[in-house]
Amino acid sequence: MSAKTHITLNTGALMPIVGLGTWKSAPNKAGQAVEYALTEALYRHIDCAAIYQNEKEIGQAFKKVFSGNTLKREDVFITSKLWNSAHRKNEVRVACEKTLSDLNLEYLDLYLMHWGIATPSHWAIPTNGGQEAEYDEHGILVMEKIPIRETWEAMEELVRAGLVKAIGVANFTAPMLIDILTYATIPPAMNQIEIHPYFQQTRLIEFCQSKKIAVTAYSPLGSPGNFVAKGLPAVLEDEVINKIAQVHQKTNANILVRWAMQRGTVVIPKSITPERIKENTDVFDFELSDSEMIDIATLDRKLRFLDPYVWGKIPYFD
Ligand code: NDP
Ligand code: 1BO
Repeated sequence: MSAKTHITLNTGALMPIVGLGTWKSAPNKAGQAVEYALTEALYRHIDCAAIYQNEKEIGQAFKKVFSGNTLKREDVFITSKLWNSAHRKNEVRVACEKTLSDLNLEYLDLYLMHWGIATPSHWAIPTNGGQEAEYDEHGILVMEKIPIRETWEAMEELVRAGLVKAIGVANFTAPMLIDILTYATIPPAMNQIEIHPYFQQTRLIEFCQSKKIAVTAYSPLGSPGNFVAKGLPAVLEDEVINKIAQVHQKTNANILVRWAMQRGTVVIPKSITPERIKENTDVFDFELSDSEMIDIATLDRKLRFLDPYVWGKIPYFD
């Protein structure tokens, strides 16, 4: 089998290649999902974020699991993310400490800058189309004038202070990475970006990996619960994926997760459903052939489900 169970970050740390996503996991379900994933489904990697508004509930699950006899804190790789409204130098540590307190943790394995966009402190979450946010007279999301450098340097301080083991970014394009690499004293360990067969980002993955920046594939199942995905082609139901799944006697979701792994990316499918949580890690006992990988490569249709233009009229990726 060519896919590994872990990747090695540029810090030397090992990161489990499959993790559990938690975006849109309702607070009253998120904790149970994480507990189930860690105790029943053998996950050793959980992907969180302050903006998902469920870190307190996930923190209860961590407390329960880590106070038992089976798993210790150091057995699990935990990521969280700095939200756009805490990019100022003096806000970064406060935000990280709040996440640590909510998650009941002493440290994070990885802390990501969620987007390269800074917004006013009072701005809330765009989970339902962005209605809570503030827009200018052109309908564009109101932003703060904070250079990414200021935020990154404050994140580097978190590593020095021992609050986080590694830092990285999410949703960064190649020019943003090229820029950050000119001044970073701690280069990003990770770029977490949208990747699935309908949006493959092959060139960005190649670029990141050439710079020793690992890549995590988010929305690997095509984010079916995301309001933006409604009415668009569903990668989980794709005919080619379906045929390959039948050949291997696996589910379509298994094929999508395995495909991400075989491309050398970390992959973080989200689910709050116990059977699916388990199903999404049933990916270590088969291998996609070269010709199957080529068939999946032809499915790319540049279909992005997460786009700040949709919720903020910001042509971030154009
Ligand atoms: P995914 O592509 O992981 O899809 C999640 C959806 O698929 C949920 O509705 C889930 O339903 C359903 N699902 C899960 N497993 C299966 C299965 N085996 N069969 C059928 N349906 C299934 O979408 P996300 O957008 O949530 O991405 C995954 C994670 O990536 C996020 O949760 C988050 O942690 C991260 N992320 C990061 C972003 C960033 O900006 N850095 C942006 C977007 C995501 P149910 O839960 O009801 O089972
Ligand atoms: C804007 C949504 C972020 C999900 O990670």
